[in-house]
Amino acid sequence: MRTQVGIVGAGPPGLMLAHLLRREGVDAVVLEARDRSYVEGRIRTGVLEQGTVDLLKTLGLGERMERLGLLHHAIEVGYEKQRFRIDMTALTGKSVMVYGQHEVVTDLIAGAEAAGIPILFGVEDVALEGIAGPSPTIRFRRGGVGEELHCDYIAGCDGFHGISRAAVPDGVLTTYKREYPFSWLGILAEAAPSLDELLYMHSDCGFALFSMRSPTVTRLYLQCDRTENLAEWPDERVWEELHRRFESMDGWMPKAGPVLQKSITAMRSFVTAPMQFGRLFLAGDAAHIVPPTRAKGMNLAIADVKVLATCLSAAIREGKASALDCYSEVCLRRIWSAQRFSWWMTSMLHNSLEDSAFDRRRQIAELEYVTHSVAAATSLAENYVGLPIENPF
Ligand code: RFL
Ligand code: PHB
Repeated sequence: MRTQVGIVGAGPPGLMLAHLLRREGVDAVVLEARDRSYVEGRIRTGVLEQGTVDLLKTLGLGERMERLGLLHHAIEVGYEKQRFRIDMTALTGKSVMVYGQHEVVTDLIAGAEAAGIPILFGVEDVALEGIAGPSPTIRFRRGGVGEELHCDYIAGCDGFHGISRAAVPDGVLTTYKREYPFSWLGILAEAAPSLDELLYMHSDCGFALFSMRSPTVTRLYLQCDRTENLAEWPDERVWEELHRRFESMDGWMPKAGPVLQKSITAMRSFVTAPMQFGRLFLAGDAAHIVPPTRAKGMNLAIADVKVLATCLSAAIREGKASALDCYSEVCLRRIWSAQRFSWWMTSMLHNSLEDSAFDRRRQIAELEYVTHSVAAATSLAENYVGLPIENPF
């Protein structure tokens, strides 16, 4: 088999890249290790920045999102049993859309099917060869049979644990990382959201986040210890802890309901640089991870491939191979900006055993500042809604 761009991974960036390339007249084939129903059912993040929303609409893939997504103009930030509203639209003119990542993936797959973009699900033993040279190849097995995909370029969109980053020879990439001593336990509950906006709550017992997926489904997270596992968190303990952390002077509480899904996600910051080796380009979680405190992971991944599609198209259609040289640099500027913001939100809102009484007072002072100063709230809001995606040329 032959294609111009071989894409490893059918997550949001892999699928979006295939669509963007198709629009430019460039052929791509997407290889995915899991089956379609698994990928479409994988529950993760749910906040889309305006740049991501606009891109989906431009590609003609925004119909379901516009119908089912929930447009949010503000968030709430809480501490010491009080909640404060930060009106992002008043401060920045922009908004965000609450729409599950798995819904985005479902829409991208349906769109690919309609457009005839090939996605091969359930491939095994994927390996990259010849990435330093002019004709890289992806080897894989499908239905037990070995196959080869010959490409001009390869996009590694296979997440943090994928094979693409590992295919780069030792010593080429520099990695920057920070592990946090806590994780997030997330639940989906069958309960009508009892607040119109997302609430980021600091409390002495740890951070909690109130979010939603639809008029009947609430999404909730709570900070737990990095060493804890799901067996230690029966539903009753989750609700008890959520109610403790969200306790507010006005008596507000998230409405409880049957737990539909429960998972734990480790919190880490991770960047690899450069995001390129030879004809292999890394995008999304394969190249960087942000802690979920400001749901930036998927948006950053989409921003990467918007830049990559422009660069690949210039290289393939106009013969300007040098167009690809700026990919890494352009993306890393945005990634570091998002890393700074996600780290800042994380350290303002979470408790750590290493924190002293001084750290706690500093956190409260920071929370007072962002909820009472227009300048500080504007800085939070402009980062929250997402900075513009840079045009590489
Ligand atoms: P993904 O979504 O992990 O997709 C990678 C895809 O590649 C496939 N794959 C392979 N395919 C072929 N061959 C191989 N050898 C392959 N190895 C892997 C995988 O099956 C998968 O389909 O990464 P991608 O595409 O870069 O997308 C980025 C976003 O998914 C990611 O940034 C966010 O979902 C991160 N994230 C969260 N971000 C938030 O902002 N808020 C959250 O609440 C949040 N929750 C999460 C998350 C990531 C999680 N992971 C990766 C463990 C919860 C989880 C569980
Ligand atoms: C979510 O709804 O999954 C979500 C919302 C906001 C975040 C992280 C996750 O900061």
